[in-house]
Amino acid sequence: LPKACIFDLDGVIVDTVPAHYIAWKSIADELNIPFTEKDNEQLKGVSRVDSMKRILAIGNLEKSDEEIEALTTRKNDRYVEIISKMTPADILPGVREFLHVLAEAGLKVALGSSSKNAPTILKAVGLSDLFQVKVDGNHISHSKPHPEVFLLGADRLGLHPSECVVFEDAISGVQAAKRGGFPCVGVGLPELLHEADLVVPDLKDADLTIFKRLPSF
Ligand code: B16
Ligand code: MG
Repeated sequence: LPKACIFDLDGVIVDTVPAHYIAWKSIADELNIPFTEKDNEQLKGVSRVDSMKRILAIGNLEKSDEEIEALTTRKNDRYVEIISKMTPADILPGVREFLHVLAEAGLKVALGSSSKNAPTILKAVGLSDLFQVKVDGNHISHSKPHPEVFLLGADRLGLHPSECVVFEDAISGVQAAKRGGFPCVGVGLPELLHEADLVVPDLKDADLTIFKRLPSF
């Protein structure tokens, strides 16, 4: 067994992907930039400012740092409005049960999210206490696919990356895990997450047997 698991938040623990999409879409519409759910897929795991820059690039638009700041603030206000209504019912299927299975087996559990809203979300859904280590967008300077968020997590756990399994739904997140030397379980579509060591559709019914399907355990 691994010694710890590091979980991404958006798309693994809670389904905030549609909320991010709605908020970004409203900003893109104002700028007359065509922005699809497929484009949104590429923004998963990417920081707020980098996401804004990628959307501007789709529309071939250039904006000053001040304008980018104002746009991302507006996006976040809309996003926060949506997530402020979150409750424990928004936890993705099987996640709470899996976290308890891990704790009972003596594995440590950490958060590795790009989101600066992670503390608010974890509190809203009542999962804050289940994570021994929490690393989020407020603690890092390089967004996924840079491995910083997971490396900092392993460091705070006092473990080597090879001892921690990362759970990720984003292409950028799987790349971050692999670049950092972590075994990685992709949560979602195998055609998108083929760089992961194993891909599962969701964490419904997930238990300790999942680790047997990883080459390193
Ligand atoms: P915020 P994760 C990521 O969270 C999201 O996938 C990504 O869409 C978002 O832009 C990023 O957090 C920053 O979020 O604007 O709340 O700081 O998947 O790494 O948990
Ligand atoms: Mg994610």
